[in-house]
Amino acid sequence: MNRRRWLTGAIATAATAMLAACDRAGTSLAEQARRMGEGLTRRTQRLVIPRDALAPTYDRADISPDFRPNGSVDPAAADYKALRANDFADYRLVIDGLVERPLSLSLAELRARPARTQITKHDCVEGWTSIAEWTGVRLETLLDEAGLKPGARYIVFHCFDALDQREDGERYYESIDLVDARHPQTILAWAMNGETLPVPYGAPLRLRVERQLGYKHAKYIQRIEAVESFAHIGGGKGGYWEDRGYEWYAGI
Ligand SMILES: Nc1nc2c(c(=O)[nH]1)N[C@H]1C(S)=C(S)[C@@H](COP(=O)(O)O)O[C@H]1N2
Ligand SMILES: [Mo]
Repeated sequence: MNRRRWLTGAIATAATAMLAACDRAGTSLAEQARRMGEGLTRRTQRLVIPRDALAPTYDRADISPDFRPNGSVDPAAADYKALRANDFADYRLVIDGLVERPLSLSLAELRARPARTQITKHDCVEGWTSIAEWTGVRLETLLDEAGLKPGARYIVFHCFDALDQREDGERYYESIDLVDARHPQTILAWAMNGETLPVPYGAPLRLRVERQLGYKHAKYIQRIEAVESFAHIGGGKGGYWEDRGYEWYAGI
């Protein structure tokens, strides 16, 4: 069968299945259409673009002079403020969960590891984009140091910030699978445009996962956990916004 006819068939089958599923759940027509669009985007993307393909990169001249900060821009949590007051000298990135050797790394230790620099476009689900240069350590480097146990399937990022700025508020979190975790462009960035990562953009450490939308790029990372499933974390959908209806796989 030629590829195009096969794809068309696959899309029609997926659409029918999703409409039937939505029908059973008794959701509105608009909601059905939205879910169908998201589902199709993800499915067709997985069929046609290899997951390990690189995201486009840009030149210094393309860097946005006014990169937009979004979501949390100044976390109010007491533990975060204490670390920030001391320029994050006492910050430790914890990597634990399903790993052989849990890690606790200072910023100096993170900066001492091989760094990767990339100029990429950030795509927010709200419809805006900005370009910046990011420098950091590849997530894969740290996962290999910690040694993933065989059961590990997802990497979860626990963040310092609660969007409602309450001390007991639900803190931001995100998760990705091992394909994205090991992708060469997936880095924990400690610098932006050649300078120490500023607070509005996620200081001291933020994720760049360039094949996915903005909300997957966890800022203010406190802890990284390897898990077999994220069903027991937060609302169980794999991320702060996923728990509120966004897609878990937000490919662009
Ligand atoms: N910890 C945390 N990470 C976050 C967010 C947030 O509110 N808190 N917002 C997300 C969203 S929706 C986007 S678009 C990007 C914004 O990154 P920027 O502030 O560097 O533009 O961060 C993502 N990561
Ligand atoms: Mo976003």
